[in-house]
Amino acid sequence: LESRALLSVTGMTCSACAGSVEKAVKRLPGIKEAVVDVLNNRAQVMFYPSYVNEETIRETIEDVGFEATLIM
Ligand code: 9UX
Repeated sequence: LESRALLSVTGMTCSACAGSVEKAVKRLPGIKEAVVDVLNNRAQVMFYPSYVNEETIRETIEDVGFEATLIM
């Protein structure tokens, strides 16, 4: 069964930023879907918790160069 993570992502100023965040998250193992909303500074990720967790997702977004906080 999958889990859902909602993160606040700040520092994205264009849709290409959102695209790079989505691409990086989707490269992780155990990701079902990642949707990044640049206008609302949100990332929603569906993932399989046997393979990946919220903190790994958050750190991956930070590695791309944006500040990420887990909302829920
Ligand atoms: Mo374009 Mo978004 O260089 O940071 S990808 S502004």
